[in-house]
Amino acid sequence: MCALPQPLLNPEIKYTQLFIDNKFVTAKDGTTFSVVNPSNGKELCKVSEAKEADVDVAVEAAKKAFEPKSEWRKMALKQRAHLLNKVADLIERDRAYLATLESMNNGKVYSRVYLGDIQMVIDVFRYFAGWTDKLVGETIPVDEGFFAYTKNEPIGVCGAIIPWNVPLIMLAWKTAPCLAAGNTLVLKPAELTPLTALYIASLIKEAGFPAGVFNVVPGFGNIAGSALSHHMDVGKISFTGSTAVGRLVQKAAADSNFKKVTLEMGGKSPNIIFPDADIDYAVEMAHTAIFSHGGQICCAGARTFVHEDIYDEFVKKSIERAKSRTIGDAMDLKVEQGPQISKAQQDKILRLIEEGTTDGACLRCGGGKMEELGGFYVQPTVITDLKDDMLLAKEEIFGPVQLIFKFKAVSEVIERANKTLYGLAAGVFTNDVNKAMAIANGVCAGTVWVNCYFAMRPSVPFGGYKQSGIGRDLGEHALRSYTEVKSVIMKVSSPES
Ligand code: TXE
Repeated sequence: MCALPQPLLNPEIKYTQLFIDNKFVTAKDGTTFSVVNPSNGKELCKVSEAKEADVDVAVEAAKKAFEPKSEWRKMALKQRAHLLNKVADLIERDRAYLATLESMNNGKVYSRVYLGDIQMVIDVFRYFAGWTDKLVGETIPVDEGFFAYTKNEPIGVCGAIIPWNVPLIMLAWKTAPCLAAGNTLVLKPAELTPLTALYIASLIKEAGFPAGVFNVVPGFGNIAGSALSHHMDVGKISFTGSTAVGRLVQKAAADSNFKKVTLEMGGKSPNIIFPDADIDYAVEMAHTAIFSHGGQICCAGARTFVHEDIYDEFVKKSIERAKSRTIGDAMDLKVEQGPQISKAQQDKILRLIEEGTTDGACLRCGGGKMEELGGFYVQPTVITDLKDDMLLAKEEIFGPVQLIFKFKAVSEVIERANKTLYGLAAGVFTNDVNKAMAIANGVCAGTVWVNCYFAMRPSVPFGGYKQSGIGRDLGEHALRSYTEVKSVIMKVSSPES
């Protein structure tokens, strides 16, 4: 693991405009919106707000960059790989600055961003750089006299709409495969967290990408996001965010040009603890699975299922651990958890805790805000005595709230784990390989972690079953989703002589 430098003090925010055709430009109507530091609730800066007309200009630039004889279309594959690797190099060079900016804008603790998120971003750019000349097609056996093969071609102009919880990681997951496959991209960051996407735009330009290949349109979902997902010249849209908005994105695709859609949405992931697991390790991992980044992770271990034999001890230790969790300004190196992203999210979490504990569930610790800290903080909260059909057990809370359920049998816990509209991830802690396999096979989830949680690699696909998503980010699956498959069938006649 690399050393951790101090975050930058008062870093300059260099880029606050739209990034179109390799230039930073103001929005056509000059509108701006405020960007806030959730650790203290204070404004960081104002950023230009893209509206429909600006999205049109960005898509036009991306379309031009994709014309058949453009520099980007003619570029050698090894050069495309070189540019993606160069972006990774530049992110590495500016790692402390980027980690500071991300932490200041979204409240994830600086040390985790620096050591975890940015490493993932670098690895993702390098992984997809390696793919530019490896996306092979097939030759397919057909009848005598014919020859058939497939090739993967880039789709053209793609759109990405990303959320605020891990902005840099989301940018990398969408941008790297999209560009590696030879497309051009218009990316809309979340209105709460546009700053690191704009800085990455400057690095993409510095790396040497031709104008129009990568564009950023900061703005609001119902305006810029909607314009992008309805756009007739966008051939694919990749979205991460709430299930409600994912539904709108898919409708927009159907209402416009049937653009291809990848959706990664909410979750209510089960994390199942058997009595043969190392209990202290399991307590710590279950704690990490839900409290990391204040619970604002789509695949967080939102429902902890604990076997009845260890339930009381597990609950006691989990409460002690939650009470010892250190909360504060995301830039403070001693802190484990920063604020929630916004007052709206803080209110939503507190409302769910309040409504959820009026119907019999037991609030064991936390449950309130931390006014003395200034920003949008929520105390680490543990709730027990839950039933599967309670509001808390069904709704995505997206906050630092550990829900602990009791179970008896393997088949029972599988059925209960699957009693959700979601299917993003699951965890299981056991030293019995048969139990681990039963859970891995039985749970409807895009990722199952055994004796670990949040383990991710750029090569391993990530996405959801059921209403957690369509398609996959990461790995070859993601790369192929940014391509069209072309089948070529040739009639071949034997030469006379
Ligand atoms: O998400 P939105 P919000 C969940 C989590 C959270 C809830 C609400 O439960 O509490 O969603 O968060 C853009 N057309 N997740 O409201 O609105 C928006 O601008 C096109 C889980 O902030 O879905 C942003 O860029 N785009 C999640 C992106 O969608 C639209 C991460 C996500 O914002 C749009 C975030 C529209 N009509 C929240 N409306 C995860 N899966 O990781 C909004 N957007």
